[in-house]
Amino acid sequence: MPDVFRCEGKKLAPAKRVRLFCSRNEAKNEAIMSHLHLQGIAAPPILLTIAGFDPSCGAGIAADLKTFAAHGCYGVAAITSLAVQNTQGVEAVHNTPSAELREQLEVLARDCEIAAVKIGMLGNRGNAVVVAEFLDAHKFAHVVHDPVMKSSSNSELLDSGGLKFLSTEMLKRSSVITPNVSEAETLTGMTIKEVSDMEAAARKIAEMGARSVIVKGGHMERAIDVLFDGNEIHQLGGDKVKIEHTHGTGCTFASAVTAQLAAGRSLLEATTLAKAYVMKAIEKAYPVGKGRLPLDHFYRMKIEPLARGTHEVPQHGLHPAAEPAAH
Ligand code: PXL
Repeated sequence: MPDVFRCEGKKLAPAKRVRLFCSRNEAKNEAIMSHLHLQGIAAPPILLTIAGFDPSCGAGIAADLKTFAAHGCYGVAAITSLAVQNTQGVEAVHNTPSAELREQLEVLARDCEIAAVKIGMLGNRGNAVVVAEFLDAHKFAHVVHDPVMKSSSNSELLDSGGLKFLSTEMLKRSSVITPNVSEAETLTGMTIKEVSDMEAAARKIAEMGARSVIVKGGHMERAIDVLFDGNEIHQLGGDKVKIEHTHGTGCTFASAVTAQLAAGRSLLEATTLAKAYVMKAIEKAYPVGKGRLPLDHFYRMKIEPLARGTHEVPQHGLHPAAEPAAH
């Protein structure tokens, strides 16, 4: 169906033709899917990320999709913004026109059974409004919102109208919101110095409408995260890892929470597992680029160097190096 693609911004065929093509193919797809089911091949949970694109792929949509894949999920994505950036910082931000963001969301929702949604950078108020309307129309089981305001290199990733809309309208639409200390300060107007301040901020964000809140303390002296589930406060401890030299930790954490919730875990379990995953991915961050290091989302899949004597597969008997030494 190459004639439905867009080329240099020009529509080559109206969206109606895509829909016609899809409905013709639905029957065929159903037959293929039932064949796959018979073979025991089930669809993995499908997770949607609504976030910005970082071309260096350390943060934003790329980090989210890598995290979903590392958790055995299938990720789909709607781009709110193109952040022109590399590992050294953001040079420009081009927000997606709101009507185009709406189209991206609708085309996905028409096609896939979305198990959970992760929201990251929204860019501006217009895009935040589109996302709020989308959430209202679909009622997803889990909505994890990482309220991205600035990049690690301090560039603005949300305009002031978007920030206002986030506190008045977006908090109540998410199942869990994951601000870092500085975002929690902006949302609440509080100054956060201690873990007790993080707890007070988490409670205040819940009063402002959020169902549950995780205030991330990665930049604090003690790397403690605070989870308020609407009833109880939990403190999640962890070794201090060098987060200052990395980028995309917030995106990765929220995406890992999303994947764990979609797998049916409780919020406390999901948060604990996501924290452990992010800490290890930070520890294994790659030396890519000249700036902040991207995390290794796939550290669990690393192929270890082969043990001595197993580097060749002999046809008969053991490789000579693996033979017990003759004394
Ligand atoms: O880490 C915050 C963040 C989120 N989303 C996008 C980003 C960044 C930081 O650079 O570029 C797209």
